[in-house]
Amino acid sequence: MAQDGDGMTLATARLAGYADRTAIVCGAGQTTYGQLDAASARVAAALLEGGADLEEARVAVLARPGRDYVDALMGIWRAGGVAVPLCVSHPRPELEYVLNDSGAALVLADRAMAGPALEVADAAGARVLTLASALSAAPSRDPDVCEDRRALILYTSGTTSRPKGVVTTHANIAAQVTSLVQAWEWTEEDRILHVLPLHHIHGIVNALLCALWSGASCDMMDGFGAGAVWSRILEGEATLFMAVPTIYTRLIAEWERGSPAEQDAMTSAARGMRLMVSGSAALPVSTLERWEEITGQRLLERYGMTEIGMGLSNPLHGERVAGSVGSPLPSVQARLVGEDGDPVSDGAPGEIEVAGPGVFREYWGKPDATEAGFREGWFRTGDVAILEDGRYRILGRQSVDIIKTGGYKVSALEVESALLQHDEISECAVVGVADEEWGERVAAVIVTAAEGELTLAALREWGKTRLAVYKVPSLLRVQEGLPRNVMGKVQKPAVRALFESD
Ligand code: MCA
Ligand code: AMP
Repeated sequence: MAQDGDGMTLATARLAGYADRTAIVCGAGQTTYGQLDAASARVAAALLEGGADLEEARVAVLARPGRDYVDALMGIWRAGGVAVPLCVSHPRPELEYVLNDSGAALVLADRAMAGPALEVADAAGARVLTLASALSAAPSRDPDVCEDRRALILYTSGTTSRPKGVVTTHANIAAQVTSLVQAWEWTEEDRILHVLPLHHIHGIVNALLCALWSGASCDMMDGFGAGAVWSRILEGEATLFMAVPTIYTRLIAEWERGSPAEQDAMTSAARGMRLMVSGSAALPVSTLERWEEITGQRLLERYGMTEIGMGLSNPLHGERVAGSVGSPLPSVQARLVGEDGDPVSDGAPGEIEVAGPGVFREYWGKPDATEAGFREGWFRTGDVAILEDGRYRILGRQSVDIIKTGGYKVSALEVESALLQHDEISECAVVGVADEEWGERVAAVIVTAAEGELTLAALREWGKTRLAVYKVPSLLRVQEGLPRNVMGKVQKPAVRALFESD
């Protein structure tokens, strides 16, 4: 089998090797690795249109979880393109931004998303190719795609207003995947229950690509529903589950609604699984403990970031310490530094910096941001942690303008600039407010321009047409002015305090 560093990519090197094994389970349908290999060859041929190599042309993917999505991703990689996965639930302005910023001239869409794809492609001057049509192409010769070519662009929010495209190469992805496959001991016998969105690393790399790399099966559900997930766990075939803390909170609530007999059945099915992982946001100790009580599973918490893949993890074997994200994963180097960039002394808090083959290549089209993201070859995460007995504990983020809600990263600045486009809003400040269910909620204080009464419901309805639903404030205060210091600068801690005192 191909290993990291042998110059082959996931799509070309591995799919063929597992031939008759089941790769994707989706609803009642199953797809073998051989079928995936054959289908992605057709998609690649359709994309190449007789040419030799896409040469890193960006191709967007708008497809619901399932086989079409995987055919599209593998087909793009085989043809030498760069995949740009889009979120199926985003409103048009978000999708248009990604198409325009990435310069994707083509959107590969499944049947369900063909309509929205046409609308957004039209506005962004791109074309749409449906998977059904791509799959009817006769296979042609794949180009040789060396591993240091660009493979993927994922959009993530940061300290700038609009999201940036994080570019990873085939080698970066192979390193991210092999690190997890080794640490969490993935094998062909694994079957992951996949409930995560497919436009972020957690769902793409940790769940889908680790499964495909290992010859395991990936059972793809069309979005998360607590009842549906428990039903699948009860079927007893899944060995692995990965989710954000909000999902575990929802699963606990669903378990608690069950009758004693139903609870027993859920408990014993979950107990039989090999591994359950939590990440993308801090796992509350109360959630870890309650989940362990009801399932016997001690969640493995790990820490990652779109720019680095997964960096730190509690151990598969050995003690998983509550409130800790463990130690560096294979091939990852991590250190804590002070504001001057020097490593901090033992036990002192510092910013996590990460280096290694999984670290991304660049922000798409933003050389200055890429340069600013690194210090002497180390990527600056902006997360602050301390090291205790060789394990990292995350203390928070350097920027108050980054919010994590339901596992999604949101830029307060992006939400503020969207809100200022509302006719009735003259000033606003957006913060993250701690919340049991979502980790943090997006909260806005606004100053209205006119007499009008802007309600939360009206603001949300307006916001959802412009922003991803998780970016739209779910807490609102209307005030006559914002808390500012003597220099006139908005005081975000004071804004947050307004909600905390509510
Ligand atoms: C949705 N709603 C929210 C939020 N999201 N309200 C407050 N805060 C939010 N964040 C509201 C909607 O507006 C709607 O209400 C209702 O909740 C249901 O919306 P829906 O979209 O159906 O939400 P859901 O399906 O219940 O979503 C919850 C979820 C989802 C399953 C937890 O947020 C999710 O899949 N999160 C995972 C994100 C993820 O994969 N992150 C990884 C990023 P109404 O109708 O009243 O408006 S990668 C990363 O972080 C790094 C690399 C790492 O370490 O992994
Ligand atoms: P993203 O930009 O969506 O990739 O989100 C990455 C960010 O999620 C990190 O910079 C952290 O702030 C946060 N994160 C990921 N995993 C954890 C974790 N286990 N505990 C706390 N924060 C986390």
